[in-house]
Amino acid sequence: MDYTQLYDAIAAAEIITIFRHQRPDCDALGSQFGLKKWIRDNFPEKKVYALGFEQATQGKFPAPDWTEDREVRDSLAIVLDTANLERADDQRLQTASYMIRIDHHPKTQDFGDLLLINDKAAATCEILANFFASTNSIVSSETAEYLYMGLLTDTLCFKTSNTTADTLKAAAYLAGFSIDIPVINRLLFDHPYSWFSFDGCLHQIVEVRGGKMACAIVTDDILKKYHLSGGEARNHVDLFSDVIEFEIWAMFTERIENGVSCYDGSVRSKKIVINDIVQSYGGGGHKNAAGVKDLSEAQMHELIDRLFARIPSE
Ligand SMILES: [Mn+2]
Repeated sequence: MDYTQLYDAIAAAEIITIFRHQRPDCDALGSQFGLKKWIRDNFPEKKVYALGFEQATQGKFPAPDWTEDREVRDSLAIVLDTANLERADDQRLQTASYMIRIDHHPKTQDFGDLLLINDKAAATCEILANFFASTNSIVSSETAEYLYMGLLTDTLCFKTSNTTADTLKAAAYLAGFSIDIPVINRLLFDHPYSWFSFDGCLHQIVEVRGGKMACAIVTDDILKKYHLSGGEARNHVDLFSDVIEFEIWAMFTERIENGVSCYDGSVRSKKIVINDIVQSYGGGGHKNAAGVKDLSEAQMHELIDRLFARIPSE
């Protein structure tokens, strides 16, 4: 599909429903609310709904809309940033009369009637920015802000390998709509004092092996002291990510069930493949980022030893 086809499909629809994936990140939400605002600004007579149930974990986004099944069935559905149909955060997507899919993930599953997929794009928001730029339309600063948030987070502030000249051009285009760049940065990446304070604790308890691997084991006592769930604590794993010497870093959090300790872990690496090792303990993930649950203390220590053994010695 080209941009003209996309524009014509939107222009022809009376009801438009916009979907995104579960556990929505800022690219999913930014593209969803950016597209909704753009449709509102340019086609005020249309009904447009941003659908989904789950909350954002980063940034600030409006609450999702709601509409009846009948309207979803009669609508043009646009699904954003979602590579698998079953991951859509409202399965009524499948009932819509027509489905457009806009995404930057590699196409592994076949669904949708019209597809705009560019796996070279750093974010779905980059694709939408290019689409808006190709039209002669109103782009509000609110729309531009939403899209900029998706670009910034999917590239971790333009630091990841998916950041291209096109990404930066899209960012420059969006920055042209008088968005407040430092405010958006702070909104997305600043942390409360409690975050800073727990980081201080991690600096105390981290164990560094051979100078190349960092591992923090957070006990139930520490979690209680900082009022954190295991998942919240493990969100800090990237505290160790920007140390030159560290090739692998990991964090484990203790859970006590019926008096017995078990551990959940998050493992990260710069280049060394770690997910195969984590998988052999029932975990999963990507080459350089994986997670595992329900390890005994002995299994956790064995996993740590195996991860460390993977680091080449000079
Ligand atoms: Mn994305």
